[in-house]
Amino acid sequence: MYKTYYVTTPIYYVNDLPHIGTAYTTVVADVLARYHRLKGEKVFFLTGTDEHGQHVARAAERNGVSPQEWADRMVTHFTEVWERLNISNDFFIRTTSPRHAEVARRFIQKLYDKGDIYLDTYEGWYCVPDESFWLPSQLVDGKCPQCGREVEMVQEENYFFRLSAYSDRLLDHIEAHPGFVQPEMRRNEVVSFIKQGLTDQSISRKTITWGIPLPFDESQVMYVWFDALLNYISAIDYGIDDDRFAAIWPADVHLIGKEILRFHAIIWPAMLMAADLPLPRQVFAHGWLTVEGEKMSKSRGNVISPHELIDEYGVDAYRYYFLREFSFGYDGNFSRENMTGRYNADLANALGNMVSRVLAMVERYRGGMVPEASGENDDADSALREAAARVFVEVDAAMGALAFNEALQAIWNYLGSVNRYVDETAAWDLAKDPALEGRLDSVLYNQVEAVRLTALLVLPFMPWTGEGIWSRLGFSDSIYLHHLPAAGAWGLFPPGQTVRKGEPLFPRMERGR
Ligand code: ME8
Repeated sequence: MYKTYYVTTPIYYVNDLPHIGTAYTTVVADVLARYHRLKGEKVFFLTGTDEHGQHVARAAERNGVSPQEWADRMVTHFTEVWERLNISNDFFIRTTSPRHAEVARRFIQKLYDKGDIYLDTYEGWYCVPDESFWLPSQLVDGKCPQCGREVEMVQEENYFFRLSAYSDRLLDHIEAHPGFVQPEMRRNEVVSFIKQGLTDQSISRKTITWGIPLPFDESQVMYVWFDALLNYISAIDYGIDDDRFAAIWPADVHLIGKEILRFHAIIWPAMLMAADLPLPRQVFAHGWLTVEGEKMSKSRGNVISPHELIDEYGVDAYRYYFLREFSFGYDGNFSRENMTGRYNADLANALGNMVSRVLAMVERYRGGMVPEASGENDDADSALREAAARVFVEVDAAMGALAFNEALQAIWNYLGSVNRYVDETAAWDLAKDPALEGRLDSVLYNQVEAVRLTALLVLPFMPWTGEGIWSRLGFSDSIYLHHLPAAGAWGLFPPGQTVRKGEPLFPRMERGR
């Protein structure tokens, strides 16, 4: 049986509204999911919300509602914005769902029965916004080393997970599977952290009530991170439906931000080892986005909502910009000027104009009906075909390496070749000479065929655009019925089909808009 391609995003805390940072990971995951579907693979794409923990409980308290009411209210902000961004997740997990709690309780019971969980006294620091425990030696100027905010003293009897027992197995696994933690610099970080020595982790809280009660001690709730990580297996019915679980697990890739690397590359794999489950194939930690050169934060007041940018630029331009501009894995800076520049150069000009020009010429010279090509190729035709064959290979390699900007560069190089072909073959000159009718037919056909391939290439990144080009090309079926590599072969456009130029895909934008 062919295994389902399984991609996840972190589950987001419901104490804040979604912003361009959370949307970044989600859009990337969506593009990856759509690309694998385009290749005809079965895909399971998971996102959701992390609804327990002290941070959420406090946000609810400040707003005068129960934590559950707060979560119910906040979750709609996530589902709404994901819908607007055309996020095609197959499931949305909420950690307050009964199924999640059931799986989490069964899982922790299993570890307890095995002897991997024991009772001890915890005394140390806790950062509520990050929901992280810290040793006194880890604090920086008495503050959280991760976010720089105040930490609180915690002293209570907790259950601990024997993380230290897994150090060697973790190191062996990372060594044997170089792709497991990526990019490379993150892998090195994880390795040196493990080598410094892992300490057992507190995985329950006694003085908190907002969480999943432990099955073996109902007076304590699960530590929010232990609960949250289990979303990746509760969403696919671990311990409930073994066949379903086996068809989807292990995850092909957990996409995360760099600040939650240790949870995903150390604690989570150790939890899975303790439960005798296979590890995810890859944990990929990306960098952070800054806004006009500054860290995005509430106190700075520079947090950007995806809605704001979608209103200005449109959904597909949004999706394109973040994948094209940032090198996945590294930090990157968002600026409006830069986004407007990319919109005009890449989308309005290179893509939008090319599609309009090609389709307008078919309308002008052949009444919209695409002619048959003569079968003879000159140098320009051959160069175009070669570019078309090359781009699919390049895109596949880049997508396999999660190098989204490289995939888009390859597609835009291809669009450059198509634009060059349009200029060089100059259909407008051929149209002046009746003796060149046959050549004009071939040129028009080739241009349209190049546009068909463009629709498929951009589809995972810009679904509306891919669909929009497809319908302008006169296809009455869904573009989603066509899969790579077969659909990427040259010459599949049916001659005789009628195309229409339609409205511009990306009307030019004035600077400073
Ligand atoms: O950490 N740039 O949730 P969270 C890029 N609930 N990505 C950013 C970003 C930025 N400026 N800000 C946030 C949690 N992100 C836990 C996760 S998973 C089992 C539990 C993205 O709401 C990035 O993916 O704080 C980061 O990892 C995630 O949002 C953190 O979301």
